[in-house]
Amino acid sequence: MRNFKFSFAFLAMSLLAAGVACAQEKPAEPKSGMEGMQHQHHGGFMQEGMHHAVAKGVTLDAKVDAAAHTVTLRVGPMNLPPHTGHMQMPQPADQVWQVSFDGWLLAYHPRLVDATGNPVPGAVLHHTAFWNENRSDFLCPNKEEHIFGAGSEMTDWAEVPGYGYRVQKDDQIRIETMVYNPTATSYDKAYLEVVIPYQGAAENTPPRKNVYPAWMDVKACGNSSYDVPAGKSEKSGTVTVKYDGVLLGVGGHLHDYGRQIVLQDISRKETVATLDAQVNEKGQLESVPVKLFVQEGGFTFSAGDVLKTSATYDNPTGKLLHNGAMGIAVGYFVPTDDSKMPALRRKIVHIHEMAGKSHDH
Ligand SMILES: [Cu+2]
Repeated sequence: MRNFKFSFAFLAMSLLAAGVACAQEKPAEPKSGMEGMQHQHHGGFMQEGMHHAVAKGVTLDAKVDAAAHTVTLRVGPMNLPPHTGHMQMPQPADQVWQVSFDGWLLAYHPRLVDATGNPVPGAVLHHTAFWNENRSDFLCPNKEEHIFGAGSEMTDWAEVPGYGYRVQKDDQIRIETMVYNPTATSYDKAYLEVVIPYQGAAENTPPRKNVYPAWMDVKACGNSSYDVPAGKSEKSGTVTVKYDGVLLGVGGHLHDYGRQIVLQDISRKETVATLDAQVNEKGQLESVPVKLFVQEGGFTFSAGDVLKTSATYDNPTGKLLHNGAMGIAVGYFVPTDDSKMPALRRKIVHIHEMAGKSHDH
């Protein structure tokens, strides 16, 4: 299956900077019991619930640069032989970043590099997804909070001034990574690197307003993948917002042959955004635009509003593409009353350590 493309970016802003020392965290341990075993990727929400061999020796390294206010996460090394699909490629086991500070994550800057730091093309990243295991998603509490995702286009999630994603010390951020190599070049010891600017809670800077990533999926709160028939098709699903608040902006996530994402608040009978995808001459996805409401103070949602997400595809291959589609509107939600949100904290469910088992939380 083709890689999917995230297209989600907010206002571009320069990173925080200043100069002093550099602290290093110890690398996180990979989850036990996973290495060398066939297993099913966690949850299957993003990973189509398929079996993959596990790549050996992949670890997570987390470096905090307190002076620059950045965390740099590195997942690797990964050896990527040429012309290898994601089903054939041994995949990294999930890695867990244990957050070492209280504060806000402000942006996500992903890239791929080799052992010496030279760039590796994003084409070898099928996708990565970050999940906060300590929190439930505010729209779909059956899922962990999905805080970041990227595909081969390596789209940046830029900072939204004044806002951030609140983390607590010892939060466990689970990092799913799936790689492949559609190119003719072999890449040895490749690393996924994600630079995350942050603001410490104890710093003498104005506190950020908390954002909650909102994934409004045509599959509602189930597995995001679905079959796309030949020709034109449309799929839609609904989710109910349980909190008053505003959406700061919305982007979209589609796969190849995706054409449009529409997000509606059907309780208010309003269209939140219509996002027309850019596709190439073969109908393959190039990008999905982002609509921002930050200037207007956000698009208002009320508790109980039903949100409908619709995705249209035009599949020219003449055949049904099994699990070939996703349709997700992705945005940042800011609740009116943030004091309701700590209720979404939860005990970590370690079901995903049970290798070989399929599950939804
Ligand atoms: Cu996808």
